Amino acid sequence: MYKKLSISAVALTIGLSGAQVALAKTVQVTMTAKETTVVIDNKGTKYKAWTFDGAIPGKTVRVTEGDIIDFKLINPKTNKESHSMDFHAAEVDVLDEFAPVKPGETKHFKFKAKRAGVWMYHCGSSVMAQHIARGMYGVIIVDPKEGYSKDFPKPDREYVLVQGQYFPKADNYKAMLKNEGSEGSLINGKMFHYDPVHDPDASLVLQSKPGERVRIHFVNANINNPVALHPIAGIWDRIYINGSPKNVLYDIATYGVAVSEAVSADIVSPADKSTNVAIVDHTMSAALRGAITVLMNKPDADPKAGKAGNLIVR
Ligand SMILES: [Cu+2]
Repeated sequence: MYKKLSISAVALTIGLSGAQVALAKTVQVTMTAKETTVVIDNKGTKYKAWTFDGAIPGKTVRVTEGDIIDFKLINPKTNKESHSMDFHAAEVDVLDEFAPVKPGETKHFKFKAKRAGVWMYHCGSSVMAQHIARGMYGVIIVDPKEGYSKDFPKPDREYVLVQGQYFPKADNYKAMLKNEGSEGSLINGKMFHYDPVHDPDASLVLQSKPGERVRIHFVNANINNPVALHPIAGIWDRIYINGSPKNVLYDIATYGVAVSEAVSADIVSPADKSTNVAIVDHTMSAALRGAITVLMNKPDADPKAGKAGNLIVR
């Protein structure tokens, strides 16, 4: 009897670890630097942006700890500027992998995602302030190889929110360096992107069902200003600093997010009724000029929103 139990226990252990530990793989990621025109608010204002693949933010890269990212940056010869890629998840050589790529050239490099977490990526070409302010940023998520656990529960929904500063005079990088001329806050590339309360032209919101755990992967892509990340009418159940399961804080009203910092912020709405939460940069100059995002918690929430890779609502 004793022997039989032991064998079962061993089998169970092997089975569990086999299911949870992912095998490392190589992930191909290609991006094209696009100097293009984007829409910067809900009423259709155009902006001469510099982007990865034509959108602000660029696509979300998602890999598992231990994976190799095989990255290619294409800078078409029709562009005027050099561009580059700086993945905060990479430990490489700033003068090699992150070096500027001239128009007409392509840069290829690999790195291993050794540390789990959520990380900003951005163009680092000179003048970096301008390349970031014009929109060359995004998020790379490195999921822990152990997967989810009691201390790092699987969220019911996940969203990516990237905040940036809007400088209408995009050519004036000297003003950017003095933090002058910023006329708004961009959330995923638009002012009041998900806030129909403050902007009648807004049509999108974040959604979940009452009682669900929603994980916001937030990146501060401002060039100068920290962010005071706060859910109005809610409390962050957990904050994972840098998105890492190892760095957890509980029961937080406002979390200060440094420039270039990434954080995963969990919120669990009351299960017994529909509610709305406004996720804001509590810094008023940012909130009231665009950095407000409405999260609606309602029984008929879109079953696809915030699920299966739909992390950026566009
Ligand atoms: Cu650039």
